Amino acid sequence: MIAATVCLPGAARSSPQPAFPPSAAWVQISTDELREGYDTLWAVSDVHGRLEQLERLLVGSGLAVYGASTLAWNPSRGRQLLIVAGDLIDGGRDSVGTALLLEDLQRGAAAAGSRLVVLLGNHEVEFLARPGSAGGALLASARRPAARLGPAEEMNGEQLYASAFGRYLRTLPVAAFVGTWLFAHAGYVDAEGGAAGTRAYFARIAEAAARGECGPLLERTSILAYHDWWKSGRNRSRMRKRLRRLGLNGLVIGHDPDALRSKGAIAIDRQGWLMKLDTGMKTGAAGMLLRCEVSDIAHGGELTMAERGAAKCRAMAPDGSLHELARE
Ligand SMILES: [Mn+2]
Repeated sequence: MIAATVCLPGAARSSPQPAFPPSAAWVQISTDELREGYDTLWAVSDVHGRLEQLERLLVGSGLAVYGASTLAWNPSRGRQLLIVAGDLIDGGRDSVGTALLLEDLQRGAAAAGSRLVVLLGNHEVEFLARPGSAGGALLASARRPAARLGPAEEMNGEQLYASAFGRYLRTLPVAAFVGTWLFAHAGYVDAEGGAAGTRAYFARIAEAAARGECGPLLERTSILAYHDWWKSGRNRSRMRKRLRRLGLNGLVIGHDPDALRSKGAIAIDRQGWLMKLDTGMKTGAAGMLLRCEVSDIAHGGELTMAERGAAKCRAMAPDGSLHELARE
């Protein structure tokens, strides 16, 4: 439910901030909060059950360390913000283990003065909408050691839905507003009618989420599901306008490994407002982490992706090496 509010978050700030009513369907971190709380913004998407690859990325970045038995957030890495932009499951053999590791790491990050934000992808929503149709690989991942779901007995989809795994997925938000950038799995906002229409789209998502309904998120053109929208110049210019009307100037997406025609790489578009994260971990690629220094991207009340044609963020490989973003 959207509560009526007389004082939207950020309304009293001098810098332009996207102000949405608080909702479990999204996370909001203002530019000021980002600058005050964090040194580095990290992002990854489409891990798709590739737990070992995710662990290598997190260890390579120094964000996580191996503890006694499992991976843990590095207690000495404070002031780090990591966004995981959906599709944790389906692909590799550790779907359940990947989600439950991220839940653990969220607690560890908070204890270290960092924050891990995990967003829904279409694969999570498809499972939540139809747990009875869960595939064999997802069910089998619940019996692997990394899942730590207790007795290694066979679970059906409904039991998996009722388990710690299903409970965790049901807490995940759809989107993150970080400074003036929107992070969302597919990223398209299918709304007409200017800022009011776009706000109404998010309000519909919040209302559906509050009722536990997956329907709007499963639509072909939803913010979690719309494949290949970025191929259309018309869709892109519409999206850029919609974001601008809300005070946003950047969009970070996953979902399409070939987005911005940059398969296997984290990439940025030529105009410097759209970044894609999916590097193809689903089909076995090692993966990359987006790394942005907050002091490089924060300017006044806004975040900037590129300046004079040069991208401000880098892509980190599992060995810790940093690379220029691919350009579309
Ligand atoms: Mn996807």
